[in-house]
Amino acid sequence: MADCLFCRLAAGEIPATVVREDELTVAFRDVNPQAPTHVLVIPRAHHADVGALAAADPDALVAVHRAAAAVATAEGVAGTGWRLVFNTGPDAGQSVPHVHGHVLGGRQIGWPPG
Ligand code: DGP
Repeated sequence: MADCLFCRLAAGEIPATVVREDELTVAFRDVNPQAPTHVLVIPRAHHADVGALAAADPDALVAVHRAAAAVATAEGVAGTGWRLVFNTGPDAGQSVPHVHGHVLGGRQIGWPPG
């Protein structure tokens, strides 16, 4: 989608610190990190949220999860622990309507969320 921030980022039109790419996904550092490791994983194709992605393209949903695990390993947090978060809709604070998984690690990630 031409006016979607993360579509444009995936296309290389907006700069980002990309840490991993494959055919279906792009992973890049969050501009406002909430943990020592804070990487966003997105499908290249536009889907508004994780539910829409699951319904439309299960292979891409799996690819996003595989990419998240690979990022966690590359970032050195696979052994210490990490969290994958898909904020979905206004009550969860989703601010970019292109599905993105937050890979968070490198510190204790609290539960329950505030
Ligand atoms: P969410 O609240 O779940 O929709 O998270 C959106 C995240 O996207 C937020 O943590 C900040 C990040 N973000 C927004 N704009 C940009 C950008 O232009 N570049 C990068 N790297 N991250 C962005």
